[in-house]
Amino acid sequence: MAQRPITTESAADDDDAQDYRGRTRERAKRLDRTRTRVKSGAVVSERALQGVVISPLGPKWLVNSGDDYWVASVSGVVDAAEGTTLVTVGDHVWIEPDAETTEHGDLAATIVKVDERTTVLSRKAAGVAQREQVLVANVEQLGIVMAAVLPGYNKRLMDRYLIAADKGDLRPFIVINKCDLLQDEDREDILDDLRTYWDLLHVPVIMVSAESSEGLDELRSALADTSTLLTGPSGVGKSSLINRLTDARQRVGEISTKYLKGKHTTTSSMVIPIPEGGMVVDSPGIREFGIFELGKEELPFYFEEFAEFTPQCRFTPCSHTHEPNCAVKQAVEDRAIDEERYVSYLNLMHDITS
Ligand SMILES: Nc1nc2c(ncn2[C@@H]2O[C@H](COP(=O)(O)OP(=O)(O)OP(=O)(O)O)[C@@H](O)[C@H]2O)c(=O)[nH]1
Ligand SMILES: [Mg+2]
Ligand SMILES: [Zn+2]
Repeated sequence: MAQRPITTESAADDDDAQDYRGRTRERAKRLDRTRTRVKSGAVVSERALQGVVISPLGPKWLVNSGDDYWVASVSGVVDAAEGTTLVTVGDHVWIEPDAETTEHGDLAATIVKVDERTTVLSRKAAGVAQREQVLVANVEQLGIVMAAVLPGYNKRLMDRYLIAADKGDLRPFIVINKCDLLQDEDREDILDDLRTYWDLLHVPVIMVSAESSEGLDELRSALADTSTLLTGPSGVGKSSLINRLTDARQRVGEISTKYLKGKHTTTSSMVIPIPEGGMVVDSPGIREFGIFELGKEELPFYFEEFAEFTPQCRFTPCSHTHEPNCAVKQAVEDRAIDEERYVSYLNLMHDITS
């Protein structure tokens, strides 16, 4: 056999010239096409277009690039970070156009690269292993939406979201919706109940109603010219609020309903442009939220209001759970620390240590 080095595609293209190495490499390449492989630092071809992942479409993704929407799949080698969610809503990606359109005639492409994420809202993936699930990438703000009543707000979940926002570099704020169902005095009670958040932790609280339009101007200006994920339990009115503030939903909605059966409740996250500039991400309701990679030593630092008391704890470090002469526990008793925040703390500590 002729001695010639087999190093490039030209060798692989030429069947006769293939030796063992060439053949195995070809097989591996074929495998790459059917099984996705993550590889960082791969070179993106000149044909690749830059886009933003708008929403999942079954196993595929809707990607917006310029004025076009592409139905993109992930296969073969993808240049992305390892050990985390491969592609998620909000990701900045590079796509290569496919030769053919989809079965519905939409533009089709393949995702070849996922840019490094600037922010992430992550949670612990379901299952035994400590695995990160990135829910949404690259948004600046996290709007934690709760209902004033029906179903009523959940402070345990709020506190978990605040920690996840902190870890993922998102700026949080709280939205209390359905205020049309409140009497004036209830409103005062809720603000008072949430005092720790807006007064001590400086997390803005916005009281709104998608029904009566109360607070919508304030919410609109909070969302303007930035990117925001609205999250919270099912039925609190995230989609209703977004529908009141945007009108650009149609086109994305039209494409996605072809692939997914339409339902009232939101089944997947979706990036929606705001008419005044910026974008908002609608997301499905979440019941449970486990925080990814939260250690018991770092937990107290996420409860900033504990800090002024911890130096007086008898033990250092103090877990503020069972230790005698714990200044944090004393402060809770003296009502200097919100008791419910302390309950959240115990809850999380239990999750971490059990
Ligand atoms: N009274 C009242 N009802 C509201 C308000 N906002 C939403 N609703 C109702 O609450 C229900 C749930 O609203 P959605 O907007 O679908 O709630 P969601 O948070 O998007 O729920 P998921 O998509 O399941 O996570 C609907 O029946 C809405 O009409 C409000 O401000 N006041
Ligand atoms: Mg919804
Ligand atoms: Zn203590």
